Amino acid sequence: MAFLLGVDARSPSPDVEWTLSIRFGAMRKFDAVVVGAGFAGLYMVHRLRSLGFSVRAFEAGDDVGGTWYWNRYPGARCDVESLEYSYQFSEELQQEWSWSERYAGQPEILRYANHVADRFDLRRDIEFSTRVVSAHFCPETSDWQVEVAAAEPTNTKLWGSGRSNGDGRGEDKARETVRARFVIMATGCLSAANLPAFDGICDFEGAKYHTGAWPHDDVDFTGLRVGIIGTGSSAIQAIPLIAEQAGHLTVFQRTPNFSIPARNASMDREREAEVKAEYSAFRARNKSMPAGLGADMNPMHDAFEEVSPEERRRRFEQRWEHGGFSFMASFADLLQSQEANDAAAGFVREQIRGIVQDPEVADRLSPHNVIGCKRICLDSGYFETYNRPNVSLVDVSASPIEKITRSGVRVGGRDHELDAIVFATGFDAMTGALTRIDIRGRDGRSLCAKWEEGPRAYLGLGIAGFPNLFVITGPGSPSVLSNMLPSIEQHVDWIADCMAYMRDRGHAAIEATPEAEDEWVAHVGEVASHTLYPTCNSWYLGANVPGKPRVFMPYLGFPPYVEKCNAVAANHYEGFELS
Ligand code: N01
Repeated sequence: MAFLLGVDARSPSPDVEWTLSIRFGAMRKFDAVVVGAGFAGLYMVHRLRSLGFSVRAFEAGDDVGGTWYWNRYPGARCDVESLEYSYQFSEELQQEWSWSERYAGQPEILRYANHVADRFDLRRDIEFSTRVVSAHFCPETSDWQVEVAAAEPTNTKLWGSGRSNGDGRGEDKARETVRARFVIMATGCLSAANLPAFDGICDFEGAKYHTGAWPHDDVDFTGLRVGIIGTGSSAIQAIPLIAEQAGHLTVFQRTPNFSIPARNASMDREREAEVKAEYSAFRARNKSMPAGLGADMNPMHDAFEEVSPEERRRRFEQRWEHGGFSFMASFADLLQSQEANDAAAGFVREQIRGIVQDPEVADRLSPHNVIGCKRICLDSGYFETYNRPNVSLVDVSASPIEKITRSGVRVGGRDHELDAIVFATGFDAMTGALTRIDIRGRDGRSLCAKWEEGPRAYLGLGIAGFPNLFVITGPGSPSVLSNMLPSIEQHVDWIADCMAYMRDRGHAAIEATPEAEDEWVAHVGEVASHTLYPTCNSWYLGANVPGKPRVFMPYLGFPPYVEKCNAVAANHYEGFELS
């Protein structure tokens, strides 16, 4: 094998290489290690390989797909329209792939990820069922030692005796250390499952599921008494389908959520043809939008107060009927003006009252926070589901879940007997997938220690003290408040260009300066402070995980962000130190 001769680390057969390197104790070396084989990892492998870098991706799952590999719960579906939620780096790819629905379901998105992996022959540089455990930077050699371990391929250890940290990645079996000049974290923003430490969770004798680590085999709830904890996007998608199967479904809701009908439908082939006829122009229009999407959603540029009461009403009604995120584009200032926001929120509450027959249930389902400050949900028949006789809603806001018992969930002294519990309790968003790996920078300091008071990163891409480490869609970048696919591609392209620049000029290391990082972190907070986003307990702020520092993590504004990244690169990576 090439690596045993001390030359090129690339090999068409990772399995053989893995076995040999363990057997003979050789340390494999790569230009770059990529952590994760979701959409970010796949494109990163492709770009780096095209540039002639040796690259190896490690993926805990047993196949590609990232978030779409893990989130297989009933109803899992993307809420960005299919024509937008796809790669644009290859004209052939975007022309040949055809989506079947307005919003693609998880199985179809996973098929797409597999298609991309096959089409660009990416699997030969990816090792599956392998989790990165640690990454330590060596200042003497300006490279990283990355420890990887064979991982359970599915969520079998999530509830068992293994590493029950909620990530579903299971127990380690074998370990190996590899070296790489660069480490690129393609770990995703919503991939570290959040499993609250409910008292008695291990005692429950029925089946337990987390939406973010769903089994690969079909789960059959027919006739069962099912409980679901949480009412975020995942639960709102799963509840209508589980209710159709279950004997009885009990929803444990701590905070009601705003949800807009998705109005999903079969793909409009005429529209698809129109888009495909000018795909690059369509992509460019979307990239000019604040969240990098929705140019064709008829976004309004006027402020709420500039519009008559009749017109306000007409817009809300028309967008509610159309479905999707366009509701949030009814006015330019929906997330700046409290008055505009109150009106939109009031309209949605009115719709809930119109759909849900029991006024008391409708009232409990009606959110009173700012609409959009928690991630807005899209649904297919969510509120209607509460009209079913086999669905009940338990409010756990004032009286939290006391414990999970052997046979159900106890709230306010009352036991809800259940055969299965679905934890739709979300993720340790944006930072969890990074801090669950033992990452240590230049002076041996851990990323956990550095981020004790909240994540700090320059452009969400580089971290002071952690040379040659890049994060794709990291905290401080538009990421979750943008269309993820174009944001991923923008980061991957930026990182690949940066590595090529360094190679051309003989640089061994790049590191964000503390000054540039401080300035950027302050800027991210400053931009958010002019909006209504920081007003409620969202995962954007880390507020869903007990003890997590409250810091607004995503950057608001895709176009100015891209402009800034381009300017940094054009100015010889201003704000980074190259050596
Ligand atoms: O997670 P969430 P999610 N006791 O954090 C509740 C993306 N996504 O998986 O609001 C009781 O939104 C918690 O209550 P509260 C999307 O970006 C996209 O649903 O903290 N309840 C909340 O109701 C989304 O925003 C898609 O009071 C507890 C729920 O659990 C993100 O992923 C589909 C609790 C968690 O909701 C996360 O969505 C799905 C406790 N101790 C997801 N702890 C699409 O593209 C937590 N909760 C469509």
